[in-house]
Amino acid sequence: MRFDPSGAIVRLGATAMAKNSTHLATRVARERYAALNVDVDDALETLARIPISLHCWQGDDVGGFENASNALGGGLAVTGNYPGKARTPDELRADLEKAYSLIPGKHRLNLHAMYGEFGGKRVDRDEIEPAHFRNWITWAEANGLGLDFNPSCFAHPKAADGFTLSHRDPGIRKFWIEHCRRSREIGAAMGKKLGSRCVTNVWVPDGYKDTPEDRTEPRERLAVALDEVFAKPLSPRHNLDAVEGKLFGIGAESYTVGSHEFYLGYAITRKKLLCLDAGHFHPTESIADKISSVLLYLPEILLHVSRGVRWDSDHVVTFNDDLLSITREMVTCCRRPAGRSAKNRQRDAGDTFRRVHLGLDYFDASINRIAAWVIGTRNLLKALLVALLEPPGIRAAEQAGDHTARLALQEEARSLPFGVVWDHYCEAKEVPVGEAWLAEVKRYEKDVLANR
Ligand code: RNT
Ligand code: ZN
Repeated sequence: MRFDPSGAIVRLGATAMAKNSTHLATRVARERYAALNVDVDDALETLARIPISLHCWQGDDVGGFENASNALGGGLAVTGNYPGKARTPDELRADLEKAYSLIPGKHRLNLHAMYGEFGGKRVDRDEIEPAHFRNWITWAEANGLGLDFNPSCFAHPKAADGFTLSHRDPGIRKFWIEHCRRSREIGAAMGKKLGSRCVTNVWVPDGYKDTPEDRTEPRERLAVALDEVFAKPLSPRHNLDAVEGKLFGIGAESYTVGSHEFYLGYAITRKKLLCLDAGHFHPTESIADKISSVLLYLPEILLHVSRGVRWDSDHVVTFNDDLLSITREMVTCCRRPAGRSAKNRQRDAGDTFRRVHLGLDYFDASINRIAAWVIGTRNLLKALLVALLEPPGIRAAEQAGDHTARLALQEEARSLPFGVVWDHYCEAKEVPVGEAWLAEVKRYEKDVLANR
């Protein structure tokens, strides 16, 4: 029902009725935010400019398309056996298209090297080339998506004993160095073709199940190997290198060569992006608090938004306080000028959110895999929106030293009508509003996934 200007109630169809109540609710929400000096349109414009890199590996349980059946390993574990997983690149692309159609805004795809298309041939990891990703690039271009990339240093016989770039065997090190080098070249080829910087993220599983005698040597080897991987300069307009640390993995509980401190030092001294994965720290340690520190020393970072439950379990991202604290930090940091130099400030003014690259990283095979993408991505976007809609009065209270008001306003902000603004955004971006996306996924499951 709609209230017309004269006050008469006009009967409308179900969709029109829903649309109309969204409009009315949005108007009320807009006024509520305006009273707090928050410009809803400004927030939505900014949100539309923040891309999220969807991780291809949620679509097939980190399987990939190599002509081999390597056990996943590397401390990675996918639980569940939900029917309908993508078995081919075309199926994965179709599933991704379905997911993107249910998520507002323009986003990216994060590919792993093991998802190349090798035409049935056995192409080992040290032989991969941009040509193996031609179809992905063409598809990304046609769909207006940017691409990100990762070398796959796991699920391979040469990673079976848990060491790759830091292996004591120089032959095995050389193999993985070559794989990572080629991965960067592929990233650069993607970035160049698509006109959008590709973040190529290096993560290696290297570590020990039990306490090592010597913690230093593997780290020295890893640093030298990484220097070889990054020896060739590539244009930062095409490729950005990132490195990702970790506390522990399954089967590497006692020692991880690439720890947080290792990579923090590495990224700062070698001018690389640092990747902070939300599941890679102690269970109560949040990456939110790290963002402002690392952005003092690094121009750009990558976040792997994930949800650890007890261990680095890579659960689907939910709309919880952990997520909100990450997006709040991101918004607060990105709104500030980058670094101290005028040059940095100028660069940052162009696009305030260029400094923090956002990717998702989880794998859940216990529920519909497309729904897993949609739930996690919509949650991250919604959490960004909450952060962008944060009333400036909170910061003002802090700056005035009024910590009572700060806490009061922070708590009041939790129940501001952001959900209405989110619905409005989905409607404006022509994607399903609220839970309506689920019916689409169920339909796709029945029509497509069930036939696999
Ligand atoms: C592993 C890291 C890494 C992987 C992906 C598949 O603990 O988080 O990012 O999840 O590369
Ligand atoms: Zn990760």
